[in-house]
Parts: sequence; C-alpha cells; structure tokens
Amino acid sequence: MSITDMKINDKWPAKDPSILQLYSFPTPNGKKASIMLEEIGLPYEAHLVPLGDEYVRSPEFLSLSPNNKIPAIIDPDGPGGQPVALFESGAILIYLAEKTGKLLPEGAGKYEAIKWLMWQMGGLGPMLGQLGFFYKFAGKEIEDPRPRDRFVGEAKRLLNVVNGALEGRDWVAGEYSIADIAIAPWLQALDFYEAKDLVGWDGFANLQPYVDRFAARPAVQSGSNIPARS
Ligand SMILES: N[C@@H](CCC(=O)N[C@@H](CS)C(=O)NCC(=O)O)C(=O)O
Repeated sequence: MSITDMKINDKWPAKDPSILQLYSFPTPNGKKASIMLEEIGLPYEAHLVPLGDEYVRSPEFLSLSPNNKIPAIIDPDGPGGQPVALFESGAILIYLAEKTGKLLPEGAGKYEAIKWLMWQMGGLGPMLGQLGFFYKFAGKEIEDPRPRDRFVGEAKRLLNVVNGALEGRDWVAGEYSIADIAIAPWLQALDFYEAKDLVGWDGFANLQPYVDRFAARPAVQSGSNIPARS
C-alpha cells in the first residue's frame, strides 16, 4: 500500500508521498517528533492536526492514530522498503534514531537513553500534563485540592529525579540523545503552565541550564514550531 491509498491522505493529502509524512501539532509531545526530524535531517512533510475532535477523532486521523493523539508519522521507506505507520512519540523517536543511526548511542548507552525515554513517557509527561490540567486549565475550577496537590507532589518528585541525573553531565544519558528530545520539551512546558514557582523550579539547580542548552540547538529552534499553528 502507498501513502496515497491510505485514508489519512483524504484529509491531509501528501504533496510528495515519496518522503516521510508527519501529522502533528507543536505541543511537548508533538515537538518531540519535529525536533527529531530537524536533528536528523531526513526530508519530510508536516501536516497540522489541530487538537479539536473534528481533527483528532476524524476517521481519517483515527485510521493512523487510533488513540486519537498526535504525533504520528508514515514513512514510505520503512523496513524492507515498505511503508511504516507509527503513533506514540517514544516509538517514533526510537524508530527514527534506529533508521538513521543518530541520537541513540550503541551498546550500554543505548539502554541508558531508552531508560530515560521510558521514564519520560510513563512519568514526567503524564504527570506534568495532569498538573497543567489541574493548575491552569479546566481542572483548576475543582475545589477539592487533592488532585492538584497529588500532581504538584509528583512533579516535584520527578524534577528532583532528573535534576539528580543531570549532576555533572550535560545530557541525561551522557551524550545528547532521544531521551533529551523527550524530556526537555516537557520541562519547557512548565513555563506555558505558569507553574515554575509552584513546583519550586529554582531549587533544582541543573534544570534551567539544561533547558537553555537544549533551546540553543538550531534543530530545537526550528523544530519547536513545526507544523506552524495556523
Ligand atoms: N503518549 C502519547 C501522548 C500524546 C498526546 O498526549 N498528545 C496530545 C497532545 S500533547 C493530543 O494529541 N491530544 C488530543 C486529544 O487527546 O484529543 C505520545 O507521547 O505520543
């Protein structure tokens, strides 16, 4: 099957179906895929998928991402030259790293990076996402303080973990890797949530220098707004 035969193409047509197609929105999870694509320099086409139900719950998008979440990709040149379709940002990062041999070290370093990637996927991202909901968005109307306190506590605990991992090193797995592309955009999200004071950000000495190092990378700067919000 080619990309043009896929249902997603009916709503988000590929201009050049011979290159990788990205379906995303520039949130912390979406940015992981676009920053990675900018880092590795693979040609790709980006499609904006706004987060409303008419887009993420459309039959066309669900045909590619049944979990109704961005980011997702189709690579027409997957294993064996066959197209590969992926959702879940962590899976996309591993796939692109293995395809290009970039940003995932060999040997023991590989598992160090995957360990921190899994930590972000299962911990930092979901907990900070809930913190944003209960502190800045609709959940802030809830009077019961327990949900917010729960996620503030988890956020502080997780920030302390990554702050410790960064003691004496620039990047969580030693060298710059997909683990940093997964973690740093979530740390940046605390600005958007206006929650830095709430989680005691200034008490974690290694975090702001880490986010600044990340933000200084040209691929992070270009990839952070792809696809551009219309
Ligand atoms: N575990 C998923 C989470 C992706 C995710 O939460 N995406 C959000 C935006 S950051 C989304 O698409 N939300 C749309 C919705 O839930 O309707 C991943 O890392 O790819």
